[in-house]
Amino acid sequence: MTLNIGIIGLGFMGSDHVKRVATKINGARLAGVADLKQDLAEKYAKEYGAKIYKSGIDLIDSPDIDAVMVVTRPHETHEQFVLHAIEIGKYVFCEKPLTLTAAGCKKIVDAEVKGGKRLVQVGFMRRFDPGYIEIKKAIDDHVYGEPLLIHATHRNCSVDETYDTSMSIIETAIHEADVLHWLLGEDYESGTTFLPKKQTKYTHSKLHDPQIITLDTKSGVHIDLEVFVNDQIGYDINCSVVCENGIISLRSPFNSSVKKGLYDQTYIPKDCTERFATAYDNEIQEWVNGVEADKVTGPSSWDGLVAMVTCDALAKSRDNDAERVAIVLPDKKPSLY
Ligand code: ISE
Repeated sequence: MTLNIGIIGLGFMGSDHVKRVATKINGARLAGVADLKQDLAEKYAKEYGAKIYKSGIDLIDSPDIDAVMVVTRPHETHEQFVLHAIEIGKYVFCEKPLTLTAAGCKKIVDAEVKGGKRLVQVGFMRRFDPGYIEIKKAIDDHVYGEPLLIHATHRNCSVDETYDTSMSIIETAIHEADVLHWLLGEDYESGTTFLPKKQTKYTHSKLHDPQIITLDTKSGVHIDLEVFVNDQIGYDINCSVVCENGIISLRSPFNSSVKKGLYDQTYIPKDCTERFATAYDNEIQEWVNGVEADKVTGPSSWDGLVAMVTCDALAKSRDNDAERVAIVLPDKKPSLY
């Protein structure tokens, strides 16, 4: 069977997924697109022989679309599309953040639980990256003993004027909020966000850059994370898990390096689509396989909620002079997850 996929939102990430679905994913085809920018919809519809839908809701409602991908910006629009897909019982993949508030994520969780079936997968692609998967396996198998500390950096080359201080958490650090929670397999106890006095000259008045985040898990693992989105270098993602008997770290995703002159050089990718290309492919392939099997297993709307509760606490800390803020999840994790 070939799954007919419809994609809503054709910007930076949406267009990357369009190409992926149209050219790389087995068992699926790009059947429909929708975007407020008509020229973008026309471009991709023509290139890949997909149908254009007037609106996201029309695309979701169409009997010609089996499953939907929501990749819209601004992210406020995610919630209505995901809720609509759940309402009519259609599988939906939604890019992160699932919604912009924990309350919005909770609405989605509640709607899914009410329907009694998992229909949502959230775009936390790092869980599909071979490097993170290797680290998770080593932690789960206790190869190096108990994890004690995690040092992480999340750096982007540069961002534009629309990226502001709040986005360092809800757009950027949200990846670590999810992937480190998944790696360690335990909930967070508290978090802090510290805004260092000294900032890069490459930032602008609405963005405090860099920022330093800490997270502590229930068992006491301490995490420090640097978020720096104007590093002027490239898309530089690092993660080291300090365990009792060894330190496990992500390596460059590239298999070779170059020695030239007096330097030993490793390429640094320019952005997330390059750094996590394999992870994105694996994520969408697994989603398509799950939809075909009528059982999706990737990051759930509960994971989207956990990440957003974490982000809300980090934002509160940032706005209150880096005070330590408790990360409190809703009482009971529904059995659906
Ligand atoms: C972007 O939306 C992403 O998801 C990238 O992975 C992240 O590095 C970037 O800061 C975000 O804006």
